[in-house]
Amino acid sequence: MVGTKLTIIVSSDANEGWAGRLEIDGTDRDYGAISARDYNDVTRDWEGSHLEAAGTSAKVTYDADSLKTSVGLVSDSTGVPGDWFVVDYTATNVGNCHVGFYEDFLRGSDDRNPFDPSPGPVVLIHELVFSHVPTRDFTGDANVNFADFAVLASFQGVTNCADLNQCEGTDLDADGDVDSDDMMLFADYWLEKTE
Ligand SMILES: [Ca+2]
Ligand SMILES: [Ca+2]
Ligand SMILES: [Ca+2]
Repeated sequence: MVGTKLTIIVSSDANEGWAGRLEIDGTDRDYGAISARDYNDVTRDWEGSHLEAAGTSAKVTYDADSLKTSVGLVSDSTGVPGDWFVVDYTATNVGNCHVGFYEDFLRGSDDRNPFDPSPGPVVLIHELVFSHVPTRDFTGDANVNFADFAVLASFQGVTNCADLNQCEGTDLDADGDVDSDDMMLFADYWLEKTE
């Protein structure tokens, strides 16, 4: 659902250094966004996005250019099996968003700078696909409840939503009216929370 925030956790069963990234390419960025936590501008590290198990020198970077948005993930040899990284995802628009999970094959160089990794083979390990439907949280308080139902009910039977700012989002199937079809689409997300 648009507005929903999810947490992506990268876990490992290895105890060794590793490098990879989560990435959203091209127009997929119109539908979803990834972000890292707690940037430290001294160490240039998103220190809230790597967990203890990733090792004492783990680093997380964030990079956005005209082609892609990526969160770089680097663990070190003091890492232990467990949850290594945490990355936030937000559904921003109706549609599909693919998030690629890549491994960077850059190991073997102990003086490698994790902030400026040399180009190397990058392998797509897994792809997450999120499908976003229109929000049912018409009041914008991150919960779908009676207050939202009241908004929907206030437009029930209206047939000119195109002239009324899409009936404040309650015309969920976007066919211009608010009727029992929209009610059913709403009910599917009853008591949903977006955070
Ligand atoms: Ca609400
Ligand atoms: Ca409708
Ligand atoms: Ca209808």
